[in-house]
Amino acid sequence: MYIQDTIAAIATPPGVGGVGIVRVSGDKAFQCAKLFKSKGKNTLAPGRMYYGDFTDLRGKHIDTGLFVWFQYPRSFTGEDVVEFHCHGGIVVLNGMLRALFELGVRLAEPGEFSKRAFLNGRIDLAQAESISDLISAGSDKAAAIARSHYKGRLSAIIEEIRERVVSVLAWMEAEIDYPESDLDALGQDEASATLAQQISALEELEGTYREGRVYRDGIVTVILGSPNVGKSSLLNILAGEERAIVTDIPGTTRDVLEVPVTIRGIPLRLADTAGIRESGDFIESIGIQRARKLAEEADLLLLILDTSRSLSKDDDLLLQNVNQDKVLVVLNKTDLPTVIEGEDIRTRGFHHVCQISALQETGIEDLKDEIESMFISGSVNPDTTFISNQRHYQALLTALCLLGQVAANWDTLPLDLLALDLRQAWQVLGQITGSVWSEDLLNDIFQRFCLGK
Ligand SMILES: Nc1nc2c(ncn2[C@@H]2O[C@H](COP(=O)(O)OP(=O)(O)OP(=O)(O)O)[C@@H](O)[C@H]2O)c(=O)[nH]1
Ligand SMILES: [Mg+2]
Repeated sequence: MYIQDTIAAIATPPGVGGVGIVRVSGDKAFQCAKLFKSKGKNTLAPGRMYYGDFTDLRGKHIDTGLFVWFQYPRSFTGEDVVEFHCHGGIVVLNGMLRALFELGVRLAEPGEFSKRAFLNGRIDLAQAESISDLISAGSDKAAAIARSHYKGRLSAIIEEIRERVVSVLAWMEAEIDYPESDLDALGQDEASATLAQQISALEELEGTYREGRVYRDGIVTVILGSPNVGKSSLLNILAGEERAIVTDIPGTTRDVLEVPVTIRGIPLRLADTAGIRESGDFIESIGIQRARKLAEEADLLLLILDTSRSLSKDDDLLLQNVNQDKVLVVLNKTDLPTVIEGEDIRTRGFHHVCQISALQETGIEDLKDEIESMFISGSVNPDTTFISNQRHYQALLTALCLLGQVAANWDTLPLDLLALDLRQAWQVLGQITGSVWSEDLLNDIFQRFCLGK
């Protein structure tokens, strides 16, 4: 176990709540029990909750609540951990923290509990990151991916690939060390086949990233269109409430209005924008600039057209200037006699087109299906292990590139050069699970965690 300072932090969200928890970890944690006076038994056993009073060192009452002690090494961090379950008010919780500081405990850094859990071998790096992902999951699917990583599925796959890479490396090193011996043909074939298998296993994982990222980080979506086509009406339907003002006056929406919604398990950051047109007053034109800028950064554009009237000059300009790959054209107002056909839009090069009436709320399920199909391929096996973390993805790409070079130069380069790339790939993959780590890597990862985790 790493002997370090004893740390404390408020583990519950900032603000008020029924319960607020102060968590302490480190070799002095159990000494902090002196701030607790049980109303029942005086002896404290690990893993049990006790009801009593919390006081500071001088005996000044702070709160009444529950106390629990997790004894080293059977705790989240692998150190002695105690928790004070207080009432969830910031004055009470800060009072508890101050009393702990008087005992020589210091405030934890963000993610420091998880970092200690990693350093003490309680969880690996991918698991630690999955806890953070689970906390911030914006959809059921994102939570399911995080849980599967927490169970160690991704780590198991990566460690298995690393073991196989090592077996190829072992073969190479034997060949390098005993060059005079005849090349073992079977060993060579096996080694090359093993390498190829690892490359395809990594490619399979790499292929899950796009969807994994969609579930984890969501889709930045912008509703775009000329004035009065029904952008705000659609936002309200997808949000399930009247968030945006809808009127028959063109130019009603001027600022950007962002609403988080979940569609088919995918979190969307949905933004309604000012109708784009050439004219318009000063304030409206600022709104239009913002809409254009957002559209550039978005993953998905819902480009709305009013199908009850022919395309205006503004519609035409929009259709010409958007990135077609990320556009879903929504033909709205199908409850009225229509003059634009889906086919007219498809012939202009748009692959994704749907028809709705925001007024009558028809066609909305098709629109949701279309959004899902743009980002998720229907063939995903429910047991697929997804890569959803950019750090893991970068490591995978680097490893794939190195292993690819080894495979491509298998017959031409000297073995000791190939072994170098192989070893590096093995190390890079180890950074995903934390088998290989550096202080910088840990700091980079854990400082993004929330305080108290
Ligand atoms: N008949 C019909 N009217 C609709 C439909 N969708 C929206 N409208 C009407 O069209 C008008 C404009 O709707 P909004 O949702 O405010 O349109 P917008 O694109 O946000 O307009 P701006 O913010 O001004 O750019 C309102 O009077 C809506 O009631 C529809 O499907 N059918
Ligand atoms: Mg609007």
